[in-house]
Amino acid sequence: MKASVAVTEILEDWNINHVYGYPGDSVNNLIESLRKSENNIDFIQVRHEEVAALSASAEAKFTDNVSVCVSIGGPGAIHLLNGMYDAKKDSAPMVVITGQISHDLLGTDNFQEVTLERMFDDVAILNRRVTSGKQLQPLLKQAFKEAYDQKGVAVLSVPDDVFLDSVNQKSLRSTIVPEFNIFPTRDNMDQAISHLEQAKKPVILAGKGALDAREELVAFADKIAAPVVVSLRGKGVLPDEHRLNLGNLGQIGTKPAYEAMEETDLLILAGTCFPYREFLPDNASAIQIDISPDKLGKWYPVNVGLAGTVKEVSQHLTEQVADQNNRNYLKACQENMDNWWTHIDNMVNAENDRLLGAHVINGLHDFIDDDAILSVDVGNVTTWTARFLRMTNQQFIISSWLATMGCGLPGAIAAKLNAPDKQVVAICGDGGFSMVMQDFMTAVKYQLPITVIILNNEKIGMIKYEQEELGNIPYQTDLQPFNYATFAEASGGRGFSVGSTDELSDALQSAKNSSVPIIIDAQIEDSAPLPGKIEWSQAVQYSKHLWKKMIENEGQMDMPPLKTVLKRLF
Ligand SMILES: Cc1ncc(C[n+]2csc(CCOP(=O)(O)OP(=O)(O)O)c2C)c(N)n1
Ligand SMILES: [Mg+2]
Repeated sequence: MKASVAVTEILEDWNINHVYGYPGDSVNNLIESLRKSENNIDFIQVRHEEVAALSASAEAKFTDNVSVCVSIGGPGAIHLLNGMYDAKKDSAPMVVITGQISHDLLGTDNFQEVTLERMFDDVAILNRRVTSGKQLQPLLKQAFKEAYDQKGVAVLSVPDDVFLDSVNQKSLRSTIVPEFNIFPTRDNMDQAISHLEQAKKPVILAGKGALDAREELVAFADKIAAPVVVSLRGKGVLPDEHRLNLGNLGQIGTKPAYEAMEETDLLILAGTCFPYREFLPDNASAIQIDISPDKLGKWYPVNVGLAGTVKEVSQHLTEQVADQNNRNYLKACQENMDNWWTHIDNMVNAENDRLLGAHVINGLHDFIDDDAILSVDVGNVTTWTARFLRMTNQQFIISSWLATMGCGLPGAIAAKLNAPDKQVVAICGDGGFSMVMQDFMTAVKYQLPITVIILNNEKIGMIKYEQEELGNIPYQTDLQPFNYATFAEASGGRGFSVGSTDELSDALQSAKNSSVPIIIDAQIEDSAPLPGKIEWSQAVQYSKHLWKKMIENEGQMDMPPLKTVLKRLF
């Protein structure tokens, strides 16, 4: 059998149902074998290889299964890089197969020759050039294994002629991925319990690693009387309006989450590597739970590191820790959160001549199914979504550590391919969407009825505010007007331009049972991504100082600070 046929068989062995990619010279022989196996493996032909890699990355994040993308060497491989880094940064298992020029010409600086092993060196956990058909099966198996085991990107670059080599044996085709338990030692658990029992104001910060542990986390938080703050990838771990949830932390977050962190005496990091150190407490003890021991203490100095899943470790802690009788800190945080929701209601109900980002996100509540999948882009749009979207049981996909613009649409494509029966909504900025908009045609081509909401402020808004905050005059942050609704229609989908909440709800109504992809181009007023009624000119810095200033300066927000609530309860 040809080596290219062995490749498709190995993909089938690993239950790969589709491959994202783009054909071209150095993978023509592989593409021919994929054509012949199309009953088992769908080839998703994107319009730009970056979208192939971003979709594959989103698929891996959302399914926890390894995903695959294919491109030619040279320019195609270069286009893949952004999505490969997204997978690396968010620990998503991915296998990439790129072509390469013929093996006997390698090193001669030939047409389209790029030294792929050098280029992929930083992004890949396994990075090999395959020089003979004999190597292909063992190396591809190894690529799958390492992508799974190390939760990263494994890449093989294969000279096109190698795909034609004959391979006889089914060598090293095992698909075994061992499952094993990691659990903290008795000593570590005892230390953690002692910290938990001494704490008066514990706070849990829950991330991606807690997403499968809602029940256990609720029981744990309730037992130790700790409110839960979430990281961006942790959004959805508890429903946003759950009594224990204080919402997101950081620039995108809520005031109660910020204040709970300022006051806490024990921080419990549960399945998160929250990167913004300035939003974490300076003088609190800390416990961290993570399945990867190398993450323990990596971003924040912790007193106890518990290696294990949030699900199991929190369950055991709940069983062993004494009841926390003093629930005043939790009560104060909950009261603070009630005030926050009133403040958010006031914001979305306030009269405004023009549509705002907050209105659009609030308008989605009546539209989004309880089990919908939301793929969110990077920019102010992330802040509007994190802050104003009250999630119940939906799933949330984003580029969290690379934070690349343009992740929204590819994530939605991958989500709909993998969960055709679920509602899939992409929420994008006009900047982010227009980086990958050609691939709206991919959604049309494969009949993926996704809904793309574009928060169109005709700006790369987040950067405009960053420039202003630096004291600079915004430069090159305007985007010229563009009619995305017309673009949707021209691509074979449906498009709606909306400029008011009424128009938005009509468009959402039409989107509800659409059989084609939809774009809702929401023309919003550009406004600062700030909580509360602060004027931008009052802000000193975009992140922590800004929060501090707002919170210390009572009266700028229509809610009292946590300190005032605490004084009453303690
Ligand atoms: C690929 C990439 N380029 C640049 C950036 C830096 N960046 C972060 S947010 C942003 C603006 C996003 O604009 P838009 O998508 O219109 O969203 P808005 O902020 O206006 O809501 C930019 C340029 C990035 N994160 N990714
Ligand atoms: Mg914008």
